[in-house]
Amino acid sequence: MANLRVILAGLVLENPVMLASGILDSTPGILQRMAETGAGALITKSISLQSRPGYPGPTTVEVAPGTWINAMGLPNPGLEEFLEEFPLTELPIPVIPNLVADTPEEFATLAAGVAKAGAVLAEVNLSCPHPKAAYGGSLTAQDPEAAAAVVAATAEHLPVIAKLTPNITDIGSVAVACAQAGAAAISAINTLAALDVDPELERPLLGNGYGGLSGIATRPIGLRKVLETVQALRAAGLETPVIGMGGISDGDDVVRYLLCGAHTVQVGTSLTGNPERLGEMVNSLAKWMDHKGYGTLADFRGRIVEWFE
Ligand code: RRO
Repeated sequence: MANLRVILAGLVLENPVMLASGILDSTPGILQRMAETGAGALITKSISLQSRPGYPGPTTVEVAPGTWINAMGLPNPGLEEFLEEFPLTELPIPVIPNLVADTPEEFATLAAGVAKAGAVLAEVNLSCPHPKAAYGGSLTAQDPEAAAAVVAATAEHLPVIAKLTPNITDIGSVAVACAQAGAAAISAINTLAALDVDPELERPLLGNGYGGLSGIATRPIGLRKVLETVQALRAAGLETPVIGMGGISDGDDVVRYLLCGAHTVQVGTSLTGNPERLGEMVNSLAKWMDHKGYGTLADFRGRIVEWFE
């Protein structure tokens, strides 16, 4: 029987399939339920210092089968209430808070807060594709120096995963800058900057206007960006693990990302209305490994990276 265990930034995960931030994690109860699906770890919705109400609806629209645009607008109760309400240390699998802020100093305050509450790893969201001016205005992960500054400031408090954007030509340069600044892992990709329009109403589909594209159609883009990230880190002599995501909807998709060099994956959009799909992906990965005769994830990780060498 295949061994799916993987070590990520010092954390032992029983399998590499993690719940992505922003899906089925908006209340403590839902997060608790997701811990029972067979996930290796859970990432929380993005947490900011102050509460944020989110954008006006519609906040999510399916634009093609299994492919969505969203502009949630970072709705969350703020750090203090989050720490009171959400189980960070009580669940049987690791819970990794996702942090979002406008400056490295604010990110550091968040990191200190969750570390004090028992978190042993956090993900810093450098890549929400539709920030309003009042919410920071630009994409930190489009600027290697800005991204590295956030990583350096937060990594003083606990190990951090830097979540990168696909909305950039050279994702590798940002990954390398974050890794050199002390990131324990890199996650990619956040959603693609997007817009869709209602011809009858003559207005954007989303309440916010702009949004981020996720789901099935984004998988080939995610795979390419993850491959480029892994290649850039290797070329720089860095062994920082990469967490792949974008359009994963079944066990084969998990395999695809691992073959591109990812240590683990995150799954989001395809779980909407189907939380049990996560466990099915884990089982399917194990079956695929048995069928191929692979005992551990390391036996096939990065095969596609080697294919391009
Ligand atoms: O809350 C959102 O609108 C949102 C976030 Br923080 C993000 O990182 N990515 C995304 O597609 N939506």
